[in-house]
Amino acid sequence: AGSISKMQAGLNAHPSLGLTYTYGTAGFRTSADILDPVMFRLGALAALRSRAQESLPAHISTPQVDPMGEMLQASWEAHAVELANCADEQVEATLKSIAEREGVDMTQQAKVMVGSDTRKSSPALVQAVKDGCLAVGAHCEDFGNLTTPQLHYLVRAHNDSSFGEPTEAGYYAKHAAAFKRLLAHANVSLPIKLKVDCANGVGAPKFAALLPLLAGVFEAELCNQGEGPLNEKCGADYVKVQQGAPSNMTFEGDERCASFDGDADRLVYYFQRAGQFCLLDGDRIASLAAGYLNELAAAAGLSLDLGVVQTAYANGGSSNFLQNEAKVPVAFAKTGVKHLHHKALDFGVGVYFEANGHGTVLFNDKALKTLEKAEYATDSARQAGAMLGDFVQLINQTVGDAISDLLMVEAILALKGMSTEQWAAMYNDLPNRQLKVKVADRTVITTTDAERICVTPAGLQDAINELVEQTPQGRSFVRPSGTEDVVRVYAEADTRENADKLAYAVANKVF
Ligand code: NG1
Repeated sequence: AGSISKMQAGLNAHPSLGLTYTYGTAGFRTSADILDPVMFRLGALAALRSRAQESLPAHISTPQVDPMGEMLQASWEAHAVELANCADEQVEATLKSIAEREGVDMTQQAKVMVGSDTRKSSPALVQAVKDGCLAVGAHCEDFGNLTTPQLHYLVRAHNDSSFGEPTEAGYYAKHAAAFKRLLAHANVSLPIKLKVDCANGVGAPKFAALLPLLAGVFEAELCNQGEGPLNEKCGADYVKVQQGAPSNMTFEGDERCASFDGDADRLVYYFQRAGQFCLLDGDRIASLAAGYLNELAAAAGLSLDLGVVQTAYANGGSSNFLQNEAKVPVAFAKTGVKHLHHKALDFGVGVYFEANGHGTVLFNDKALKTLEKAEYATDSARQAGAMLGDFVQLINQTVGDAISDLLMVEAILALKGMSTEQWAAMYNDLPNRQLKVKVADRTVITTTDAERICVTPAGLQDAINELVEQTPQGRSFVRPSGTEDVVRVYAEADTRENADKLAYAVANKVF
C-alpha cells in the first residue's frame, strides 16, 4: 500500500497533459514545458531498467542511457514510448507489464543516476525524475550539472570499477593523467593554447574545472560560457551548418579554435587560412585519429583491425581519403550515434564520428586483449604500445565526448608535431550544403542503405539520381530528421555553386 500511495502522490504532482510523445534520436525531444509527466515516468522506468540489470544503475538525461553507459536498448525505447503515452490510471499497470515482459524482479534494489544541464528547466525536470524513482521505491542519486558524456562516464564507472573513479573529480583526474602521460612524449612548446566556444552550455564550467589539472601543459580561453542562450549563434552545430565562426569569438591568423555543443558531446575545430574560415569537422577528427592510431599500432608491431564508421553526411572527400589514401576500411551506419557505436564494435579499434563532430573511438575486447598480452621486441615498440594504452584511457569509451575528444585531438597534433594547417591539408572537403524542408508528414520518406537511398515516396530517388548525374562529383540524399519535424537534404559537388544548386533542386523534389 505504501508504494501505491507514493505512486499516486507522484501522479498527482506530475499529471498527464494528455499529449502524445514520440521517441526521437535517443530521447524525447520536445519543449521542456511539456516534459514533466514524461520525466516522472522515465524515473520509474529507469529504476526498472536498473533492476533488469541486477541493480546496476541506469541513468537519465534527456537521452536515456543503459547501465554500461551506452545508449538505451531499442526494446526499452519502445517501453519508454508506451509509458510516456499511457493515461495516469494506467501508469502502474504499464510498469508492471513491462517488468513482466522483461522478467524484472521488482523486489530488487534499484539505483538511478541523474544529471542535468544549465538550462532553467533542469531543476523541475530532475525533481520529476526523483519523484518517479521514489514512486517505485528506487534510490536516485542527483549529480547536479554534468555534460552528457560525463554522466555516461559516471554510470559506467559505477558499474565497472576498472573504468575509473565514479565521481566527477575521477573523470577529470583520469583524462588529465592520460593526456599528460601522452604529452610527455611530444616535442612541442608548452603550454598548448586553444580558444574554445562552449555554446553557452554546461561544457563551460566543466571544461573550466579540468583546466587547472592541465596547468603548464594546456591552456584554453573559453568563450560563450553561459552569458547568452544555449547554442544561439554559437556551438558546434551552428558552426558546422553555417560554416562560419560563432559570435562572441574573435581569432586571427592560424589561431586554433574549437566549439562544443550545448551538452558537450560534439566537437568541431576551425581556423583562418588567408582570411577564409576553415572548418575541421567530425570527418577530419576521425581521419586524424584513424591515421595516428594506425601509426602507433604499426610502431608497436600490433595488428588491431582499425576501421572508421561514417554516416551519409560524411564528406565524400574524407571517405575517399580514408579508403583510397589512408587504406582504412570504412563502414556506413544510419544517423544517430547508437548506430555508429554498434557498428564500430565490429572493428578492433572502431573510430566513429558523425560529420557534425559527435563521436569517439572504441577499443573492443579483442583489441584490449591484444594490447594487454603484447610482447614487444624493442623499447620503441613498447612505448608505442603504452601510448595506445594511454589513448584507451584518454578517450571516453561510452559515448562521444567533446572534452575527451578535444584532448585526443590536441595530443595527436602535439605528438605528430602537426599544425592546424597541416591537419587541414590531409584532404580537401567537397563543397556541401545542408537544408531543412518542412513537409506535412516527414514519415512518408523512408530510406535504405544507411539512409543513402530513398525507398518511398515512389519516384523521389529517380529524381535525385537524375539531378546528381548532371552534377560533377555530385552526391545527394534526403531523410526525415529524428530530432526535428523536418526533412533534411544534403548535397555535395565540385563547387560551392553546384552544391547549392543541387541541394535546392533536390529540396524542390521533396515538397
Ligand atoms: P537528425 O535530426 O536525425 O538529423 C541530428 C544530427 C545527428 C545526431 C542527432 C542527435 C545531423 C544531420 N543530424 O539528427 O547527427 O547528432 O541530431 O544529436 O547533424
